[in-house]
Amino acid sequence: SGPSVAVVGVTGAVGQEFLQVLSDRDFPYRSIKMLASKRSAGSRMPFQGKDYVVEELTAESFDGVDVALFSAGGSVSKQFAPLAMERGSIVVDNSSAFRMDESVPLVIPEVNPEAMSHIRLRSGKGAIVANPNCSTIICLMATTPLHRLAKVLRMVVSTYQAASGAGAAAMQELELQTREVLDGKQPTCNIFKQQYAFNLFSHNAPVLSNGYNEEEMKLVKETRKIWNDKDVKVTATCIRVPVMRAHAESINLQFEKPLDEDTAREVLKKAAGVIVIDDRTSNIFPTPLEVSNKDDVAVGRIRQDVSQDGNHGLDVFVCGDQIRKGAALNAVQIAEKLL
Ligand code: 2RA
Repeated sequence: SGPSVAVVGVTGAVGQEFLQVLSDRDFPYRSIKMLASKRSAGSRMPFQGKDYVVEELTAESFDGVDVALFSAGGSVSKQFAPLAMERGSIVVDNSSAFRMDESVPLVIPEVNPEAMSHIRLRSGKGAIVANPNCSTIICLMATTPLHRLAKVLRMVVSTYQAASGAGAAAMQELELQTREVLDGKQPTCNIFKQQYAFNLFSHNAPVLSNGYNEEEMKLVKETRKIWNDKDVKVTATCIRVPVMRAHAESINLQFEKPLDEDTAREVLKKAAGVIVIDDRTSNIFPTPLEVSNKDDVAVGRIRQDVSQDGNHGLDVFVCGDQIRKGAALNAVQIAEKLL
């Protein structure tokens, strides 16, 4: 029978989406544990017609657990993922804690499944598999099919990131501020120090000494690890925009070999987990609302880069649901690879 599953951080936005995705995809678990902080322990958690009680996360929580889906922040992952691994669990970690650890595969199942082919369920030997950052997943779902064909030499990414990436409280604050501004009131700024409604600002992640913020450097470093290409040049600018749960990204690509827009469009139409929305006549292209609560990443604005010669450059525009494919769906698809 199927694996025993534990969901760590089950009361958060991604934790709730783990349950939604497990249910949507009829994941064959034989048992499931709902784990969260002491604060949430004891609360009811209905799932698939059964009433579960949220348990406090402890080291013993992982006894007999085959797959542990983590999304409770980096410090919880750092403390408990190794303990789960010692007990033989396969941890799929949505935090950034282990993404750049040499011994930890960083996996998008449609892109680099081979990176986790050595990991087995119930082998007695636990493991940690890292879920990439949401903006990386969305970017690479759209660009990898093209990279495989013409080899990306350089990628310039501008992201327009949804509130959900900053958590459920940020989504609530965006809604509250929008109402307040429309009512002519002062906006409540608890999560972000500046007004978010009817505004946009540089991503709230800490800014590093090189002037990039952590979100931008995740895109640079995670792309190189996932593509197993330490030479690919990546630069990024990540912006937080007043959108609820789907990221948008404008991506400029420079290829080693020529790649024309029609070939690119056909390749993307066939790519797993990708839909093409690219109607120039009607000016219909991907939008965050169109992809929200859906599995697929949408790609459009596929065009030759006029600043590059000989079809060696393309510009594309991509939208993907940050909580679903950007986090929970990708993690569950990693768990499905273990079945
Ligand atoms: C964000 N990538 O959107 C982060 C969420 N993990 O802020």
